[in-house]
Amino acid sequence: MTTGLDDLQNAIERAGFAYRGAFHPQTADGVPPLANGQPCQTVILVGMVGSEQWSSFRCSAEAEDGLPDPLDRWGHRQLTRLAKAFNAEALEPSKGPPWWPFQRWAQRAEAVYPSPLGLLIHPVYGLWHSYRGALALATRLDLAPRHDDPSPCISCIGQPCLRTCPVQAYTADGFAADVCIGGLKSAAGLACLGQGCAARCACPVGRSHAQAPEQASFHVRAFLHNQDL
Ligand code: B12
Ligand code: SF4
Ligand code: SF4
Repeated sequence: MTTGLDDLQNAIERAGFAYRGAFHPQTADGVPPLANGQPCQTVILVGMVGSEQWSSFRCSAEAEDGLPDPLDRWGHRQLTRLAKAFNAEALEPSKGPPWWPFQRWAQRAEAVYPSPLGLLIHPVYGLWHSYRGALALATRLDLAPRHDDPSPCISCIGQPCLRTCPVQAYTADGFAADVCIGGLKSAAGLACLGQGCAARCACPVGRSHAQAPEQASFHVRAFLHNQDL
């Protein structure tokens, strides 16, 4: 029996991830060869969209063990298991530096676009999505043709994402992480710590997929914790 994309998609969902698209890599994509030297023929991205996969993580041993980086460790365990089952290699966004260019790969895999915040925006999920890994395969799977909706940022009136940060961490030069961190450590950042990044929450796209406060707060706190190490 040959493994097809449908089998992989089902297994990805059973593992608690969302299927985030696929592509046939070209040299410019910077996808590494497989460990045995063979070129990678198909890259499958997996991740999270909205709040849909959060409960899979919340029910995991990693979420309860009190050790650092629970989401990364849960993602690593699930991705490694998937890779083994499908004779693929696992590539992870948090392994670096150097980092695998996940945002570049994401744009090759499906219709997502750079937003003014640096995060990629999805026409349906807005800013509420992320990546947990890539599966690199030696086989060339058949992929459906893409039907890309345009970037929502093109028609956005007023760009509220750029006007909402309480400490103006988004500048003409991009995201100033040190300014954000300073804000999160002061009274100005209390709402972000409790309910998620105010700039991200201000985007009108994909509001019905916005993370619940517990998930959004987890990400802001994890970001702050990692910057403090
Ligand atoms: C280093 C890093 C950061 C750094 C610097 C970001 C930067 N200026 O590049 C810091 C620590 C500041 C950061 C912050 C955040 N990050 Co970050 N980060 C990364 C990481 C690990 C590597 C990025 C990189 O350098 N790649 C190497 C280059 C060569 O790859 P590339 O794809 O070609 O490069 C793209 C990025 O550099 C991007 N970019 C440029 N400027 C900015 C600015 C910001 C804020 C971001 C997020 C991206 C970004 O544009 C490039 C072209 O597409 C990626 C994971 C990954 N492996 O890609 C996550 C990643 C980009 N981060 C992500 C997220 C969600 C965040 C946070 C929201 C925190 C969080 N975990 O929730 C915050 C944003 C701050 C906030 N207050 O909300 C997501 C983005 C998902 C999406 N929808 O696009 C990623 C993909 C991780 C993931 N698991 O999904 N991040
Ligand atoms: S608020 Fe507007 S410009 Fe900002 S990310 Fe959302 S759609 Fe794009
Ligand atoms: S988390 Fe809060 S302080 Fe940091 S960039 Fe987002 S809105 Fe600004």
